[in-house]
Amino acid sequence: MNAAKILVLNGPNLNMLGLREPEIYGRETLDDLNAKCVEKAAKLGLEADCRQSNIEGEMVTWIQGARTSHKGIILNAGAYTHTSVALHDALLASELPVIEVHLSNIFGRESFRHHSYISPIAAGVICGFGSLGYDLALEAMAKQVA
Ligand code: CA2
Repeated sequence: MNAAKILVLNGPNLNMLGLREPEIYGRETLDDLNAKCVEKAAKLGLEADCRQSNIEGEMVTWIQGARTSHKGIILNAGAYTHTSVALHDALLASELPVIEVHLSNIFGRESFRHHSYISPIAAGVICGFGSLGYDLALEAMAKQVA
């Protein structure tokens, strides 16, 4: 049987991981993070399809496409978390389980980061644990899609 495919989607500026602001986002690059996700997913019998975009519309298109090809979505929408009704609507329409991840503890930061358009439609939210959050999200997703 084919492993269930999980879209691991990172939003704007997360391609800068490891290159700037290591005190907030850590020293790992996005390539490091993606490699860890692929490895962790394989251990759980899942396939991680890791993508990143700085373009809101591209993320919407990928989420729409995932409806028929993927079994779940792990999403760090970056700053779009706090602004995007379009991502909220696309996720709702996908009818897939969604787990929201943030590297930093968004509730310990500026108040504009305290509201998320993703959380109301997410199965769960993990924030503040750096890249470990993606590991934890994959473990939770394995249970969601079992
Ligand atoms: O903590 C997170 O994962 C965030 O989603 C990261 C977003 C931020 O807007 C959210 O409030 C919380 C920002 C991503 C920027 O990533 C960078 C990484 C390295 C250097 C510069 C930016």
